This record gives sequence, C-alpha cells and structure tokens, in this order.
Amino acid sequence: MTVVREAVKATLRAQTIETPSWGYGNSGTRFKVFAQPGVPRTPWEKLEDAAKVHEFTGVAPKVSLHIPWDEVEDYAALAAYAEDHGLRLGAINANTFQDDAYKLGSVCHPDAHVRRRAVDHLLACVDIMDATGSSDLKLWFADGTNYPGQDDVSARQERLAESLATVYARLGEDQRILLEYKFFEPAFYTTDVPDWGTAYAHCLKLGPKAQVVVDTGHHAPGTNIEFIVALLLREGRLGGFDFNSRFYADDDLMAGAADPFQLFRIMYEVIRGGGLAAETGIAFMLDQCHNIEAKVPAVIRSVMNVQEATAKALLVDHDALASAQRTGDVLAANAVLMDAYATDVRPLLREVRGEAGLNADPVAAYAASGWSEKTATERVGGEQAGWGA
Ligand code: LRH
Ligand code: MN
Ligand code: MN
Repeated sequence: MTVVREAVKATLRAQTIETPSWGYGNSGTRFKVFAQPGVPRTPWEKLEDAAKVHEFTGVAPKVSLHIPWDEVEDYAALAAYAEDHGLRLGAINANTFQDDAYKLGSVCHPDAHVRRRAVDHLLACVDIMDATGSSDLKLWFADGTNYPGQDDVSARQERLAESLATVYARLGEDQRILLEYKFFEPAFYTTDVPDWGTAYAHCLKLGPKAQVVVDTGHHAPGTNIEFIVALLLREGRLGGFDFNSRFYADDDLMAGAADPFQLFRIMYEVIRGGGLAAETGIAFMLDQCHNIEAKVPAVIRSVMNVQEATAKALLVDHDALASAQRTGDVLAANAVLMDAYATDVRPLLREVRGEAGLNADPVAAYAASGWSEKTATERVGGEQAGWGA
C-alpha cells in the first residue's frame, strides 16, 4: 500500500494544470458583467494573478492566452514576464467570433475574403506562438447557421478543411492544432464543428499535428464524455481538455463543481489510457469564468478539484478491477471504482503539498497573503481586460 501511495503522490506532484488568462478578467453573462475590484487591467496583470495560483498550488505553471483579448506589442516580452513569475505561456486561443465580419462565419464563411481574414488571424496566432514558445494553437469556431437553407452545410465543411489545411501547413515542427468542438451556441441550427467526430475527421485529414480538445461544457446533457476521452486517447488524438462545469449548457463554472463524479470518470479513463504521461502531450487546461465569485481563489479551487479527481482515479485498484471484469462480476467491478471515488483524498493532497514546501490549504494561504487587498488598492483605473470587457 505504501508503494502505491508513494507512486500516487509522485504522479500528483508531476501533474500540471494550465489556467486561462480570461478566467482572471471580468466576465458575465449576456445580461450583465459584474466588475470586481482588483481585477487585472492588462495581460501582464493576468499573469501576476496566475502566478499566485501556481505559487499556492504548485501545479499550475502554464497560462493560456486568448488573442486579441491578450494582445500586446511584444509577445516575447510577455513570455519573459511569465518566466520571471515562474510561469510559461501555454495554448494560444484564436478568436474569430467577435468581429462584425464574422456574422455568417469565419473559416466557413461563404465569402472567400472573410475566410482569408480569419485564416490570416490564425496564421498571426502561429506567429505569436513562435514568439512565446507556445506549442498549441487552440481553435474553436463559432461558425454555423441559424436556419435550414441558410448555407450549404457540406460546402462549409469543405471551406473549413481548406482553411485548416492552410494553417496546418504553417505549423512548426513542435507545434500543433488543438481543434475544439461545441454542439451549439452561437449558432442554433447547424454548427460547423459540433462534435468530437467532426473534429476527429478533420484532424485525421490534417495529419498527426492536429488533435481534438474536449471542453467538458460542450456536450448535450447526458453525453458520456469519458467514452469520448477513452476513444480519442486510444486513437492518439486527444490533445487536451478545457475543464469547467455545467448544469445546463456551456455554463463555464468551476471544474469539479457541478459533477465531481464525471470529472473522476474522465480522469479514470485518462489514467487507464496512459494519458497522464508527459509524452502524450495532453494539455489539462481550465476554461472557465468567475462571474460572481472571487477569481483567483476560484481558479485555485478548480485546480484543487482537478487534483482531487485525479487522486481518486489514481487510487483505483487496477488488479481488482481487471479480475472483476474478467469474471464478469459487474457489482464487484463497479464497487472497485466507487471505493476509489469515495476515498477522501484531501489528507493525501495536503501531504503532497506539505512535502513540496507548500501550505496544505492553498485557498487559506492565498487569503492570508493579502494579494486580493493589494490588487484592489493598486489596480485602479484603466480598462479591465477580459471576457466581455
Ligand atoms: C467556446 C470556448 C472556447 C473559447 C472560450 C472562451 O465556448 O469554450 O474555448 O476560446 O470558450
Ligand atoms: Mn473551451
Ligand atoms: Mn465554451
């Protein structure tokens, strides 16, 4: 048992979770953005907040950027600033969903000029990756149609494939496309990349440097996400996760808040398929917004929730499970999983943090640090940067 415990602890120490720059900024729903005091005004300040999450959790050394929300003049300088704060820049998220030109779509738009504009933005994002040392170009397209007959659905797939191929050809050796899917919103009739199957088909055609991102909030209610994870992992096309929680649609609540059991089941399939090994390159990212709760502690809480799900999944007794599965003992097999899920892993994680020289309670340590009071006093004036700003 101690051998298992030590191995679990080593894996938890090695785990990394990437946090989203936009999670630190003001955000809201389409009804209202509630501004919070001390919220970052610039990408540089978002990195300062992200550094606090890493300081207190020890497992969040990477930050995803969203372009142009995080537009700066000198991306190499931003990467250096990240490094000065103990961080690295992670995925570069392209944004082809906020310009007026994209009303009928971006890379799938019927007009070649608009498609070119969208592709140029994606290519500019690869330039940014060159400057920041990021390896992942994360693509989510709001493209789709609202009404039957609005556009030729199949022609839109052709345009998508062409646009993606142009961007793929520009990737450096260590760079990849992470293609994200979402079943609806903002389009309500057809979405051009609605599901993992469409994303997978495009990735297959593109080549090995194209993989699928699973955003946990992007499925129809009741979808078995862990099955999708297992399948993509088997096929070598699971590029990463956008973790968040949903009760209804793409709610972007804290990961592990709505359905911690689902997060456990996902992490179990990741571990079962060897997906925690660094060589797989699977990016464990958060993609969430903190509309009413304090942002930095919410990101810390989310990171801890992912850690807890991972720890529980690591505790699954594989031998007992394999034997129950072999003998067709349905109840015993299920009990093995449920035993792991029912384990209180918080003492184990406190131990892991203590051994790494961290405070066992990251939320309390952050609260005691005075960072939120300091930023509330110092970060006044200017435009607050972020989602909906
Ligand atoms: C789309 C999405 C995508 C965007 C982010 C802000 O719903 O999940 O990942 O980049 O939200
Ligand atoms: Mn996402
Ligand atoms: Mn989303």
